Amino acid sequence: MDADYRPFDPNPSKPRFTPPPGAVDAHCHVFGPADTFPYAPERKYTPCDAPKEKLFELRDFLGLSRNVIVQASCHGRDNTAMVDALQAAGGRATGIAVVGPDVTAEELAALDAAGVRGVRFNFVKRLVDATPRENYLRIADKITRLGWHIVVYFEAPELESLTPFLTSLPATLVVDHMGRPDVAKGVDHPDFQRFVRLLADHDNIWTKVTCPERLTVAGPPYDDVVPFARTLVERFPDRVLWGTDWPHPNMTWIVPDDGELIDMIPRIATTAAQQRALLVDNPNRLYWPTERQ
Ligand code: 0GY
Repeated sequence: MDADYRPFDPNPSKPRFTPPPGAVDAHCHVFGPADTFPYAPERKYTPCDAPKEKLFELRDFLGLSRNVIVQASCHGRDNTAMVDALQAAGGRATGIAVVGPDVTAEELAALDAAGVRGVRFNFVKRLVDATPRENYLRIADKITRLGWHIVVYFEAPELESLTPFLTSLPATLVVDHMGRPDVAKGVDHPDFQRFVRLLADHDNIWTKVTCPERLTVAGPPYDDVVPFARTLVERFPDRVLWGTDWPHPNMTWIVPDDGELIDMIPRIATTAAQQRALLVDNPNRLYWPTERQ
């Protein structure tokens, strides 16, 4: 593991908040273990191993029912660790893959059968080399035929230039981590308001109200992030998802307590109806679409 990054907390606190039955952690990862699933040679960081067994233990400990396992950049386009976790989860996990423009219909069908429901387009420069837009369009064309969606990861300053491209994509989009606002600027800043407008103007765009530990300036209990997440939950109650982001790659100054992240939920989704939409109805509609809601 990179020396300046912190490993995940092996002993999170027991949350006081009880998630409703069927609650989904819609953003988490598995890493390695490296001796079975080596990290990608082109990776920009090396995480600590975070195997599926630990993820499933955490799911149960926190009172969650299901996981959406997102392929992270340190595994490149090799989705085998993520797929292995889906297969071990007995229907309790779905996945988001990273693929290239030459991915075949057979490869996509195999991922679909394993429980993959979308692809991730990562625009964060510290994590990945730039991908030509043309490649993303080719991928989008292939995956929409499967009814998959696209998870997009970018940081707030990129939104203005990315908007024409994002809004041209022919699929449901899910924006990671509220578009990564600079919380020191406050919710009224034009950058965050641009993000709010993007969702207001495009009802195919969803977002994850995740990663207070990455966005905070103040530190736990993340008071400075609450207004951002709460704004989105109140304004777009049917298009928000929540997740832990376990095992929290690339954290340098905070080792998040996952129990504390659960206890943040009632501060950002303040009614039982909002909590049910955020944790149960929305993620199940997107990730387990063939089940009756
Ligand atoms: C996250 C966080 C990060 C990393 C990745 O793909 C990745 O490597 O997503 C990050 O460093 O912001 O979980 O989205």
